[in-house]
Amino acid sequence: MELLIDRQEDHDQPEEITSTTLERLTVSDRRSFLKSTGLTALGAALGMAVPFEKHFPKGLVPAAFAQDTGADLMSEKDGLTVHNDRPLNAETPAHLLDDDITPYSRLFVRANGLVPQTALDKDASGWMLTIDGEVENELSLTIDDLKNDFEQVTLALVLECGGNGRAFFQPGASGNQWTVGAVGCPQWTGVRLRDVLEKAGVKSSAVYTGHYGNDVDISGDPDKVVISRGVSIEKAMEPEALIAWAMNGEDIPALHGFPVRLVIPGYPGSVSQKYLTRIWIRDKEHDGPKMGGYSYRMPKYPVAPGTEVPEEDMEILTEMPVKSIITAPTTGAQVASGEAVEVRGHAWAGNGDVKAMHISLDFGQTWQEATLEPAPNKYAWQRWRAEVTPPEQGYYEVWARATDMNDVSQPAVTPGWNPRGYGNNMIHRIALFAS
Ligand SMILES: Nc1nc2c(c(=O)[nH]1)N[C@H]1C(S)=C(S)[C@@H](COP(=O)(O)O)O[C@H]1N2
Ligand SMILES: [Mo]
Repeated sequence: MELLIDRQEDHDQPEEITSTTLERLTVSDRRSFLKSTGLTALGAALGMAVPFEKHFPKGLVPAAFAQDTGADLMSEKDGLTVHNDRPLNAETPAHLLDDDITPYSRLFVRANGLVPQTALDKDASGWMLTIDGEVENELSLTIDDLKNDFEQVTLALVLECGGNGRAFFQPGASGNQWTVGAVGCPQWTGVRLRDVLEKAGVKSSAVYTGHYGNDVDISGDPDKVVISRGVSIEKAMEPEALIAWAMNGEDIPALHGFPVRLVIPGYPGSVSQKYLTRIWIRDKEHDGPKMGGYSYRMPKYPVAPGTEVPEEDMEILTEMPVKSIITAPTTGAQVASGEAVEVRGHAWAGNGDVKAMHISLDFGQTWQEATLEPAPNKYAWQRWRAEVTPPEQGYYEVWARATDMNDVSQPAVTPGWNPRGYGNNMIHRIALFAS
């Protein structure tokens, strides 16, 4: 900001162009450029002479302002499958999700827009989180305020994209073709959203939250909100809903929401706003971008695959269904017939703990109970293990099925088809070749 003011002050005496000048260009320069119009805009925004300015096509964003998608940071990831690089979307193969606590290198990335410059720069100076709307006292909190004024908590919480499993719906739905790996369970440190809302004093008129971050839309339009979702006040008040500043004991990485994000477990990942700058307490269901239409919404009644469902018959997807993955062995593993093989993975449910875990080696004819460890806290995934012994040489599949506390189990085939392909919790299968 300081540098921007400097440049604006002496833009009639352009400074010498050096590579550091270009490095100083920030998102605010980009915003001021995009907001300004007219021929002098380019030079003014750059703070230096542009000798060929008259040939610069109107409406084009200078390459010096090109916003980083965060794609370079993918070198810090380990074996993820990239579905899209603008915005950046990548999932983790199941066998790389074996850790109880998902490390940064193996956590899926779901960006609807571009990674904000503040996150890329790891610049949290001046960061403010505003709580406004239906509250008694509007709050503006710095990260230090969050750290000092509220009790700190650390919890392992599953983050799963609402569209995880979309690739298996028939007919297919548009959007990232996630298979099973748009999910992870890192450990988050922060404060309870509830404690912050209680400090602000939620009015009786409050019914919903509305979340905002500072990421930039893919179009480059600085005024366009990328995504702004929310949850009911009841959900926001759950003790596991966090405003977090650390993941696995370190600053939240740029790809995952630096410096502060929400983690509201149990619901689709989209409610867990990254780069969190504002929570607007609403007196009605929030209506920000990606709350309405077909976004994160399901038909209110079962529909045949491919049905055109009227918009008014869609409702918000809240609790994610019970689910599990097989993290070992890797699909396609070679094993020895007559010998026991350990099979293991994780299970989780949007409504809390998982009750039971079963596996099958005969395409679902018989099921064997797996051991299931308790969750370290609500909304963490649970480790399960079992042993299978392929009786003779040949091709086998391990099928894994979790059951939640309401006795609801994962289906063997895709569940409730829906226009955007959300909530697919069909059982996970791996191939085994026994020799
Ligand atoms: N600001 C912001 N928050 C966001 C998103 C986003 O695009 N921008 N994507 C949401 C979606 S759809 C998901 S699934 C999760 C993904 O979190 P991750 O990228 O840290 O894995 O973040 C959510 N929060
Ligand atoms: Mo998502």
